[in-house]
Amino acid sequence: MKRLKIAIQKSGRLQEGSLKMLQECGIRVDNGRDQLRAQASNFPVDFLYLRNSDIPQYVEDGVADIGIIGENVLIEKQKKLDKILPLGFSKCRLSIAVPKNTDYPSVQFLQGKKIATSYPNSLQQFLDQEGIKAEIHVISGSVEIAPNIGLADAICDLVSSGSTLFKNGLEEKDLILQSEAWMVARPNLSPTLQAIFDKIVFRLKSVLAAKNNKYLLMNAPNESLKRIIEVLPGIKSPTIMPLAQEGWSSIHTVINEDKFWDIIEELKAQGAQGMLVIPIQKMII
Ligand code: PRT
Repeated sequence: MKRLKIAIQKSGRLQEGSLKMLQECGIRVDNGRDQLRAQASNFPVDFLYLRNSDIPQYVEDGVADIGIIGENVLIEKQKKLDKILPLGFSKCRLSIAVPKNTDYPSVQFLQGKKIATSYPNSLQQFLDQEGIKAEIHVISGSVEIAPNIGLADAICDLVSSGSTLFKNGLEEKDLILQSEAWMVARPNLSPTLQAIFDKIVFRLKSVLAAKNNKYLLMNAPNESLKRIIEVLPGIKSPTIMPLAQEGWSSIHTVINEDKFWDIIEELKAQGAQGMLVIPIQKMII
């Protein structure tokens, strides 16, 4: 039987999130991380453990059929892959940073300057858009030390918490792009492989929807029901059941993480009581 080959990072920031997400989709990996290849025991999928930076090439060449990679790498490598789904982890941004207290009135500061980066294509594209001519120094690691050793006036690097910049006396100035982990695929999978992939995408969507939503139960006096229903988004409309106590109802619904606190405050103001918020494991829409 044909098996879908999925490339995931061998070790690094993306690996744990990638494996966890696939496990949440019910795909079991029996043998391990220190191998180059492993088989799922309960699903027609083989795992290829590769470097994140190599995954776009392997997927484009058909060595792997699909992959989980950082969007920044996908943009940098400029490969012809289908972007299927953002996965919500390994979030970061590619930014320009300069030594603290540098007089940097605008991006025009970079005109004629030296910039160190591991992302020359993304940086060049940004400079072209801004009409800036600068010298790009490509270095593969520890970009943040470049200004301190006199190698560059600025850097272009990934930032997540900002502590690396802070520790190296640098300040973030311009945002080039934002990134997170993405599921990618090579175009034109065979019908058999596409059918396997469709199942994975369906499961991933259910897992992601569950992460972004919470199940909410509350009690409310019947006279507040109309106003409370107006506040609630829900999948269709909330479930409302009478309580044993006369004049009161129990309301069940699903609310989105992004609007969570605003909605809770509004519901309290409308007379809702005894609210219970429960995580959702999977959400099939
Ligand atoms: O070796 P391989 O090719 O497999 O991996 P990689 O060199 O791409 O390295 P890895 O594992 O470090 O990063 C994998 C992916 O994680 C990146 O391509 C990004 O998509 C994503 N990611 C998310 C990050 C960060 N956050 C991140 N903070 N990648 C790198 N960093 C580095 C950054 O380069 C800088 O040195 O962390 C430092 C900054 O972090 P803060 O928190 O101090 O701001």
